[in-house]
Amino acid sequence: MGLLLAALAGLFAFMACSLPRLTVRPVESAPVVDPDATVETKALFLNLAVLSSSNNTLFGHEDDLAYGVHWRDVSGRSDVLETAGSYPAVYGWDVGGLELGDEANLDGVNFDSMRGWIREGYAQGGVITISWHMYNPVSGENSWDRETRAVANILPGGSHHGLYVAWLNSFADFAASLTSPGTPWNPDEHLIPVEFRPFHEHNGSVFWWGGRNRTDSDFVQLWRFTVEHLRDTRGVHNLLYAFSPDARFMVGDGTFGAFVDLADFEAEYFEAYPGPAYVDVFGLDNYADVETRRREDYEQTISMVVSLARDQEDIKLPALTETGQERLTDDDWWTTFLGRLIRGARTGRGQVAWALVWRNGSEEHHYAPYVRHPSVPDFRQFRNQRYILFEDELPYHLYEWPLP
Ligand code: BMA
Repeated sequence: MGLLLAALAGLFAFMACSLPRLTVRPVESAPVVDPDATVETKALFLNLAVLSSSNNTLFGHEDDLAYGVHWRDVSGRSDVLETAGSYPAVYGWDVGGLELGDEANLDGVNFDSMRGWIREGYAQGGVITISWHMYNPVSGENSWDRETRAVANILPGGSHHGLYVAWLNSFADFAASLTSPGTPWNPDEHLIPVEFRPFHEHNGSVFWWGGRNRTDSDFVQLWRFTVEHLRDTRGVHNLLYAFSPDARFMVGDGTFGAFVDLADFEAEYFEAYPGPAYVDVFGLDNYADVETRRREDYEQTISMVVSLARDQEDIKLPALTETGQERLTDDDWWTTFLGRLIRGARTGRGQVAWALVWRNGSEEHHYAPYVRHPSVPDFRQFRNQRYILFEDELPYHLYEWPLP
C-alpha cells in the first residue's frame, strides 16, 4: 500500500505539471461532449486522461467474455484470461443488428447476454467501448452495402430520417438499460459509462457511411445529429464519443494497401471531423502498418494521435481503438510490435489511453491468443510490461474522481 501511495504521489506530481487544468478540475466540469454526463462517465474520462498522460495504456479485446476461438457462451471464460492470467482492462462490443430488433448482433452475440457481460466487466473495474456495424437504413443490407447511398437520406428532411431516428432510439434504450446494481465506487444503482464509437473507419469507402459513399459535410451533420439526438432529445448521459478513422485510408490518394501518408497525417486524420464539441476520444484503427510491417510508421501514427489529442484546447483522449495481427502469425508480435512500438512512441506527452485488439472469431480470424497458441509466452511478457495495463493492474477505480 505504501508503494502504491508513493506511486500515486509521483503520478500526481507528474500530472501537476502536465495537466494543470485537469487535475484541479472538479469532476462536474470535465471537458466532455455531454456536460450532463454522469459522474462516473466524467470520472472515467479524467482518469484515462491522467493515466495516459503518464504513459499507461489499457489493453482491450473485442467480445472477450462472449466467446473465444474454441468456446462460446461459457460464464467466466476469456481467451485473454486463459492466456495472460487476467481479463483485459477494456471490453469492446458491437451492437450491429440492435436496430433491426434482432436478438443477437451480427456475430451472433445475444444482446441480453451482452448486457450481462457489460455489467460483469464494469463491476470488475473495466472499461466498456461499443461500436456499431449499423445496417444500411435505405437498403436494409449490412454495413458493407455501399451500393445504396444512405447518409444524405437519413439526415433531417431525408427520406429515411424517421427510420434512422427509430434506430438511434433503439441504441438510446440499450444504453439506458446498461445499469449497475451498485459498485464499491457507487453503492447505488447507476448507469455504466460507455466509450461509444459510431461510424468507425469513416475515412474509407468500405462502409455505407464512409469515404466516397457520402460527402464530408453530410457525414459531419450525421455525427452531430447523432450526438444531439442521444444527448439532448433522448437524455442519454453515460456516453463518451469516440472518433476513429482507419490508417488504411490515410494514404493520400486513397489507394487501399498504400503506405500511410505520414507527411499529411493531420489533414488525413481530420477528414470529416465533426469538431471538438462532438468528440471526446481521438481514436485510430491501425491494421495498415501491422499488415505492411511498417514499424516506424506505426510508432509515428501513435505519437501523432497522442499529440493531436493533447494539442486541443480541451484535452481529448488518444486511443488505438482497433488494431492487431490477424491469426498472430508472428509469435513475438506482442513484444516486438505492439508493446515495443507503444513504448517507443514516446511523445513526452503520454500515450494512447487504450489499445484494443479485435475478436477471437475462429482459428482463421482471431487477434488475441488462445490456449496453446504459439504466441502465448510472448503475450504473457507483453502483459507484464510496466505500462501495459490489464484489468488486475488498474491502479485505482476509474469511476471516481478525485482519487480517494
Ligand atoms: C469485422 C469482422 C467481421 C465482423 C465485424 C463486426 O472486422 O470481424 O467478421 O462481423 O468485424 O464484428
